[in-house]
Amino acid sequence: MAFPERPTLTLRGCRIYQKALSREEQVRMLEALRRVITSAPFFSPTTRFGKQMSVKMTSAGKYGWYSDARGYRYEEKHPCGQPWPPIPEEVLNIWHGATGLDRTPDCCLINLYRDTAKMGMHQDRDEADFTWPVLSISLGDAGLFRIGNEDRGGKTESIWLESGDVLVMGGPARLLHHGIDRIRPGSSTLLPKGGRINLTCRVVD
Ligand code: MD3
Ligand code: FE
Repeated sequence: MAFPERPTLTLRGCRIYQKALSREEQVRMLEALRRVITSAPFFSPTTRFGKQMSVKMTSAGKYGWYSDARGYRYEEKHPCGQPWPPIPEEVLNIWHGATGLDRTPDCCLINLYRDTAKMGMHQDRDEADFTWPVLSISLGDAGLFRIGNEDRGGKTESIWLESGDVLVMGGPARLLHHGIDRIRPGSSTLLPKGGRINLTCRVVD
């Protein structure tokens, strides 16, 4: 796939490539993800405060993102005890095309949002080196993405992310607070049971 040279939109340094994936590419990516999810099923992490997250998660790659009473961290194994499956080639192609990097990501976090699932405002700071960008791919129902500032609070901006949209957060955008306020159920026919899947690729080490 030839990745577009310029983003369709830039929001606070976050490069947004709207509809970068065709429907066929989205279907192929979903098929690859099905194989990942078969060997590493979704689970609901709990926060350090013991509250279950509304987003279901799993990962592919060397590391998977994990959270429980001990806090947020990367783990080399799924909670079932098996290593995470490899990151699908379809995802790696987008990573290399969009970031221009030779380095491969260590983690592809797969977030599943159904119905009223949401993700509160947070920073991604469980990685060792924030000079590496983060890449996000949206599939299925639209999600209302909110981006703020490096410090908590202050003015924010929102945009609906739709199926096939790709985001690259690099440079100063890397440490901005961000979250998903809600999804719009029924806005896409990509996922047979509805909902939204977001893939987030990161360099961890
Ligand atoms: C902006 N996921 O898993 S992806 C996450 O749609 C996460 O599931 C959201 O935030 C989701 O941590 C948003 C877009 C995203 C990811 C990382 C960022 C935006 C970002 C890092 C810095 C700034
Ligand atoms: Fe995040």
